[in-house]
Amino acid sequence: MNRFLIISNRLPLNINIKDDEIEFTPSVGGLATGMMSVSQSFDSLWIGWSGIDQNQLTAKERKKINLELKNEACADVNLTPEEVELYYEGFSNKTIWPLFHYFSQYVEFKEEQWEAYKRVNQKFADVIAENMEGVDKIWIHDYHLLLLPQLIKERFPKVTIGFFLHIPFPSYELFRTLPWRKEIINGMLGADLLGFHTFDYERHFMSSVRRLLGYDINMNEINLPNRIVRVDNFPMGIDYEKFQNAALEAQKRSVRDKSEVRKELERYYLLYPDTKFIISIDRLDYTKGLINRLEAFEYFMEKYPEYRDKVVLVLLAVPSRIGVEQYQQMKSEVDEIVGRINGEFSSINRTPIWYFYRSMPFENLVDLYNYCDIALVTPVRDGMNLVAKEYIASKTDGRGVLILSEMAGASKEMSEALIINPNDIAQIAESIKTALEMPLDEQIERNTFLQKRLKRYNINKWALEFLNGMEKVKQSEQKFMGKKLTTAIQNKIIKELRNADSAVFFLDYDGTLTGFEDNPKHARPDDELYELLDGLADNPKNRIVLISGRDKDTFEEWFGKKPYTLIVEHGVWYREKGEPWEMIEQLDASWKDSIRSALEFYVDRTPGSFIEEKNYSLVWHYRKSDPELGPNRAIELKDELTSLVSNLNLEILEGNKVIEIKNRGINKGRAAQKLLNSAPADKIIAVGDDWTDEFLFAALPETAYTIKVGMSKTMATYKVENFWQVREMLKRIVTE
Ligand code: GDG
Repeated sequence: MNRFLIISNRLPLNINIKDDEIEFTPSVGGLATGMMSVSQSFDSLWIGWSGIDQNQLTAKERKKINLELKNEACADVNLTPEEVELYYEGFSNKTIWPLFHYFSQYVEFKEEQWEAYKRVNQKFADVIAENMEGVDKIWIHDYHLLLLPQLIKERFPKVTIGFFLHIPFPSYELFRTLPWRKEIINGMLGADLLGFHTFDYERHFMSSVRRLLGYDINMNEINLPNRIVRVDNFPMGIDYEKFQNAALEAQKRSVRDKSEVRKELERYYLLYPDTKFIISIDRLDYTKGLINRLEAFEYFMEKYPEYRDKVVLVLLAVPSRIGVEQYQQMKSEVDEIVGRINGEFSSINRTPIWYFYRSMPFENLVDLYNYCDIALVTPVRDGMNLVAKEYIASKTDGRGVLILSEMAGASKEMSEALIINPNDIAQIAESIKTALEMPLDEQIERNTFLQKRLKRYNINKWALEFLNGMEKVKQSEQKFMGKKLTTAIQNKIIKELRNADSAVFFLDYDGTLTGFEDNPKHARPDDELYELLDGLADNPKNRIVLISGRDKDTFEEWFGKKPYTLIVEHGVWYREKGEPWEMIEQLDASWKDSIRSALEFYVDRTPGSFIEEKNYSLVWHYRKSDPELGPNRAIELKDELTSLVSNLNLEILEGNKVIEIKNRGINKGRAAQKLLNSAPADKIIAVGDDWTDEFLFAALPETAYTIKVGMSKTMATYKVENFWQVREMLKRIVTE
């Protein structure tokens, strides 16, 4: 049976060694909590760092730990203290984490940390390689392992790789500041499926891919030279039932069995029944907006003195990344503000902030969620934020108000919450007041919607959708593999050609026989190509037809003296070897003036773009313009031209970074057909790369060998990855 691997920086459990006793506890954090339920439902192995350095253990301890890890379906990637410092605390948490959360003032660019990051990603790849037996899918998580997809793809090209980023992907303007931006993007593109929490993160990623690497993007697919990467958003859910049931259980417990936290909350309620509780739970992290939250609470207390003795903020800050300086600084800052507020607003019996700097067991967490009247979730940036979702899931009677930052991914799906801008202290304070005064009916109404959604799109659904996504990618890859022009098929073609009396080769030029240049004039044929085509033409049985969208003057210059048939401007002109050019059909070009002025307007507004003038068509090229502006202007231009072209009996052809306007009904297919009618051939081979070649593929008889260069959808029977492979094939035909 097929197994699948889950890979993340940390394993979902913590190991503590105290007085010779080894203790295993579940990890805290969104990823661990979420993926735990998933790993238990599949035959999987979880690979990650256990949190301790195995080199410091005795042989006995090592054995015990690894056995326990094995029982839990986990395998350890051992990290040395130096690696923890440079890769984990360093590059992961001092470069990627602040950069991706828009805290550019905290970002460090240190070569030493980057080197360690590369080394540790490689280390993960090595442990994965040891555990590949029976594995067909690998799901990699998060920002610590951005290089890993590529490392695995290179070693195991057949395995399907999914990658999910749990934090935001920043806008290109920020991402571009990273000295190793290309390496990071290429690392991620090793995956077959890339997942983000929201569409915005996906959009930012696509923009970086386009700008840094110039790959073509089709909706949510990136066309790499040899494969397609799918990108999608999968907003992560929670184990809804787990929270809901735990909350129901907690309410049913007898006084003796209740948690200390709950007892304390209830005791307080008996003493002061008019008290309202606000809950705040996060890892102590500068992205979570704790300072803003406290300042807003202080502002609220100042502005609304009538609430002073009636509200308690339960602040649970879970220690996190204590080795990183900013986290230590922030701890002191939080301590100070809490002290200030409590100092100012406490009375003899009442303290407005109950502050806990520690983690709590799950049951206590649920008690807090369930009991508190308001949840205050105000991150300044947050990939998703599961606390907001867990709070709503722990409500058993529909009471409770969620105040949620618009900067958290969760806000995209939780519009019934009170949505705030975390930098607007006054707005947060007003929301606290609104929440305190919100009628019960309204609370229930809002929470019913929220709960319904959370229940439906829960953690299992999230994981299944991602896994299905991986399965789909795999199927489409197999489809491609089915069409791949294998050596066996090439052998068959060569054999058939040998036995045939005549053969015709329809060969497109740009992208098929040669690569693209910013300026099309620079894409001249090289000596190797001439040699190859001459070699083909030397065989008297072969007829070489170069069939292109190029203008006739350029082809005349490049191939005028060659023994090939030339068809240019997508089938307007035709030239038999040694003969003058002829028009395949009589056409009119008087429309060009009116279209040219429309195109000139676009050239003015799109730096780097230009017009190419052919005899019977006009082409707007935007390969050299800004990679995002160009395609957007192309959409605008097509839109603008639509009504104009139908009146003039023209059509718009969209090629590779070009928009071409020409007379309707003229295409490569029609030209090829005419040629075949007057001179049929035993064997037909047609090769092309863009959709203008699809007319050619469609027009040829079924017995023809039609070959598409590239990965996108096609009518052709076979596919090759790039023009180098076309040349390889032609070389074999010539020599064999
Ligand atoms: C990252 C992204 C994204 C917290 N304190 C305790 C405790 N927790 C649990 C919560 C929750 C999890 O930790 C925190 O998850 P978040 O999503 O809020 O935040 P991050 O840890 O920053 O997670 C985030 C997430 O990944 C998932 O993709 O949502 O945006 O930053 O599950 O319940 N659990 C226990 N005791 C605690 O004291 N037991």
